[in-house]
Amino acid sequence: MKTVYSPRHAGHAGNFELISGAIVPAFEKPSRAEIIKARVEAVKLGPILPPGEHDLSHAKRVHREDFIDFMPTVWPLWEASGRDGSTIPFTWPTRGLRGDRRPATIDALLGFYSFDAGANFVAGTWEAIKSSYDVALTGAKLVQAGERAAFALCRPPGHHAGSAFMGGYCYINNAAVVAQWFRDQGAARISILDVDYHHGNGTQEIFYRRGDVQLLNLHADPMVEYPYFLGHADEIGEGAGEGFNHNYPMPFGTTFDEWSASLEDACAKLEAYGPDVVIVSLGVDTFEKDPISQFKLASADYPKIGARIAKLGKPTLFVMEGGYAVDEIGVNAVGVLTGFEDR
Ligand code: Q9C
Ligand code: ZN
Repeated sequence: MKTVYSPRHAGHAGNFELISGAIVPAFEKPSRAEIIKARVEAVKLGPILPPGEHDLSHAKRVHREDFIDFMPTVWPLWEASGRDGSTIPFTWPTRGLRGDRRPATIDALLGFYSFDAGANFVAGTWEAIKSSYDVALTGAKLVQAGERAAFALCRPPGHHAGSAFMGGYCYINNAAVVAQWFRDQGAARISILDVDYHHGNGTQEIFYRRGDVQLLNLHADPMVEYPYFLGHADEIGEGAGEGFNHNYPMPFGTTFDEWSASLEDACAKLEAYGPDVVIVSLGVDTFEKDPISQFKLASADYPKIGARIAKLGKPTLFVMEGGYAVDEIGVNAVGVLTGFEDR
């Protein structure tokens, strides 16, 4: 399997996040991608290719144009306002406030285009976001050209980013971008299988009213886990999208036995839908030692996930999402891919 990777992710570094009442270094850090890349090399998964350059038109197929145009301006606006370090929003247009009026100052704009304080910018963040987008699209082109599967080693991740909001370490929704890209290339139906520990709220928001992109989302119960305000089982899609969104919320402590029962059900729904392409939002924060998560999957379970996905028999693009147990992230993420390859 070919991997697409860019060193330009590394500019997104040294930022902080709010968690459990403290401001701490962000768990989503550059070593994640480096350790995954090292594991790809160690197991000789296949060649590692640099991404091609893509303009932002593909992002604007799933994100609002003003949101995409805002992102490259964030750091220049932040610097122009006399600040350094890292951006962080602190006011959001929640219920009772106006979310339809684009404000005119950087602090307000950060809140306007975010749903939490978890997607911050440092000087190199835009370049990293753009490289992650290019990595995803280059991976999609490999699959479109006939590869059975490809691995887009995206960083930063994307599945929490919606049509006009960032959050949860996510800026551009890479999986959504490539799903739309495959549609624009002529694919009739796409399935996105999101195995990240957290609900892919952004992907769900983007496709909720569409029947041409099926979503299967396995995650921790939003009653008790981030992103809290989406991801329940009764969210089945709306309008033309009704019946094409499937959520599998699971309790803290979920083991592979329990988790794989949800995967089995999701795969049955995927097979019934019959997509042309499968996109896997590949998070490995389901791991038992993940520092911010509460599932109990073991390293030996990840190849089994890959093997089950391979059994679907569809052209498959793996898009990297979360996973914060950095020491084991390479073994776990690449374990899915070697499992897919049956070795
Ligand atoms: N106690 C991804 O995995 N912080 N994003 C949650 C939970 C945000 C995760 C705090 C986690 C975002 C792509
Ligand atoms: Zn996650």
